[in-house]
Amino acid sequence: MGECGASIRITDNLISKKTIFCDGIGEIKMHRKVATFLCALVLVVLSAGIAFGGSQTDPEILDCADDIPYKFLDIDRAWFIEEDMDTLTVTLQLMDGPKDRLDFLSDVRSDNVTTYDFEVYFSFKDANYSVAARVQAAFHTTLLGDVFLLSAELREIAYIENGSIENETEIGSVNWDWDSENTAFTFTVDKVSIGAPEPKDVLTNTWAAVWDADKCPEDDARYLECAVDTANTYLDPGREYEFTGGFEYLYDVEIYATETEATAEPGQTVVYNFSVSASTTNPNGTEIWAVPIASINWSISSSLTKRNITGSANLTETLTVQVPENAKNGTTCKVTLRVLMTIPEGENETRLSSNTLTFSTTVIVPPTTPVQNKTLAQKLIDILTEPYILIILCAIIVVIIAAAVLAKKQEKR
Ligand SMILES: [Ca+2]
Ligand SMILES: [Ca+2]
Repeated sequence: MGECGASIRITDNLISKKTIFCDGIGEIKMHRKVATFLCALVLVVLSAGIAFGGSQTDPEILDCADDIPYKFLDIDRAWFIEEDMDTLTVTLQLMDGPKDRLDFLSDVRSDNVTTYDFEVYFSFKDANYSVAARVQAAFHTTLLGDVFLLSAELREIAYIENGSIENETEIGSVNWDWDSENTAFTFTVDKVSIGAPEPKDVLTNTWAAVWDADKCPEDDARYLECAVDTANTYLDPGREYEFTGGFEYLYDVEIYATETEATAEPGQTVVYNFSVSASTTNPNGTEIWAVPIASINWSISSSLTKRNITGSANLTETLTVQVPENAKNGTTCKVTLRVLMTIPEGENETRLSSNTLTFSTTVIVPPTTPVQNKTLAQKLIDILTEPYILIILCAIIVVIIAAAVLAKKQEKR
């Protein structure tokens, strides 16, 4: 294993059977042509220093020049970056290398079948992976010269206790490229194939190695001492990588509520409180707003209408549920609530959704006292037996009697 500052050990016999320069015309089989790397590189450079992930100048895995005669087998550094929501780009930079693929392959030339694996390792959610570029000098013919095969694989890794590898199993292919300017392999991994990491999820146990796969085939135990070069190890890993979703700044929004269930009578209004924790590192801030959706056609609303936040914000907001007058006993209205946040980056507007809360409101119609059907006479008696009515009636009768008595006296005169 090459180590910075260590003496030459394995590297001598590793290289001794190789010649460096190709005298024949090679044939290359590759997964895809050189395409987007320069573009990717520009993105890497532009985002250096502001991205949360690694970069060429701030890599997760940093090695140095080891005592390896051939610099194309000597790892310099490796880093992780996302250019979009769906893929992860892994870059493995070597101390030096040829300027194009054909030259690269001529360096690996051999009379015998010889295979090198250039590999970056990482773990996510209890699963261990690697991306591996396999460079294979398949055979030599006088007519064609050396025939080389290049491929790249996504592998699942089983480790043994001391951090060496029990075996590596191919679980898929990855897009890859050779960046001659930076003498680096780039791998583009579909996130779904490594457990679909979301923003804020973390890749751990990052390290890299170059293997002579003839001596240490990937389907057998690979002891670290057998590696041509290593940069960090499983047990002494490089920095972790936190996913950002491919955005320049960090965005986060979560909602909480302590009371999410209530009962109410027809016509009543229920007001729920919920808390919003929202943050962004975008200096221009971002917009958030609540999106409540009712399971049945009731009137609902939230106090959290569209507003701008910068930095971190902790808000207490309300969700209002209006129970209809004609709501039936036992009816339950469920309101699912989430808060959306815009991600003001890129050409298309992207929205980040918070977690979802569900608020349940159940109708309880109170028992009513039976209404008696009184007759008109009974109602009249009820009215007439009211105390103040009786007093008035008595007063009227007194007045009438007095008037009658007075009238009688006048008649006698
Ligand atoms: Ca190195
Ligand atoms: Ca090393």
